[in-house]
Amino acid sequence: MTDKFTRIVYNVIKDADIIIEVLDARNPLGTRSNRLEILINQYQNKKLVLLLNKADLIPSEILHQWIRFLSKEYPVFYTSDRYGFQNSIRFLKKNILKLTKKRPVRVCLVGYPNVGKSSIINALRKKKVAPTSPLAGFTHGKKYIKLAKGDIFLIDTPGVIPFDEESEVELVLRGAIRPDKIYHLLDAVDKILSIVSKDELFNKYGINYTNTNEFLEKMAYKRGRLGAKGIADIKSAAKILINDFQRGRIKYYFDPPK
Ligand SMILES: Nc1nc2c(ncn2[C@@H]2O[C@H](COP(=O)(O)OP(=O)(O)OP(=O)(O)O)[C@@H](O)[C@H]2O)c(=O)[nH]1
Ligand SMILES: [Mg+2]
Repeated sequence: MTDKFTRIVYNVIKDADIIIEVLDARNPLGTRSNRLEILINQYQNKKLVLLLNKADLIPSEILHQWIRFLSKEYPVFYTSDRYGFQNSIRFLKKNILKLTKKRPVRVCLVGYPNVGKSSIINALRKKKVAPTSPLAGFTHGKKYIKLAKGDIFLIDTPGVIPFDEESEVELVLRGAIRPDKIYHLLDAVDKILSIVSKDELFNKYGINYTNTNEFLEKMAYKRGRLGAKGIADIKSAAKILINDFQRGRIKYYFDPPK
């Protein structure tokens, strides 16, 4: 079995004792990988941990509801590169050491594109105890970053879970397609408008609306995206919204299931 998932993800997790699945705190279930979790559960000696990143983008009571909900299945931690990153990183390291007695414990990060894996690895690397270097005794020429005085070895390349068989709209939501490459722009806008509250859109753009077309027309006029004869350029307006959404400029989040 050498599909994309197996090649990329399995290669990273096979040497790890603890796998950190990085999730977007705004949409934890949408960024969870069932396939990854099934794979890890096949190994008795590998443990999965969930890490809600971008915690700054959701209200803290929602964050804590998600933690409570997800903790029923796996240990859950959170991070944010916007505030107190080093504190949450320290907390994470301390708790990783509590999950197993094995020393050094080998840890890797896995997640969908754009959830913040590289940011987390960079934050960990800043406080590195030893420079990144290949360690003798481990196969595959992987590089490890030594943490917690050498008690933790972090595999320095994250496993990027490839998207497969997903609709374009899903990919847009996850920031995996740039606005210029989107074919079904209006479907993407419909979806975004169904996720983001009207209050948020009013605060951000000063626009009230009852349907997608009205929203886009108002956006086009406000931003001067007008075509021939002053007709609203709906597509151009759609790209503004999608771009802002993908860059985290529009607040949205999913509530945990009751
Ligand atoms: N607001 C906020 N943005 C974050 C946070 N962490 C990462 N980001 C942003 O999210 C984007 C993606 O971060 P990366 O670290 O590149 O994500 P990645 O998972 O390595 O992405 P790939 O390499 O594409 O798989 C960047 O623009 C980061 O600045 C966070 O905690 N809060
Ligand atoms: Mg990355």
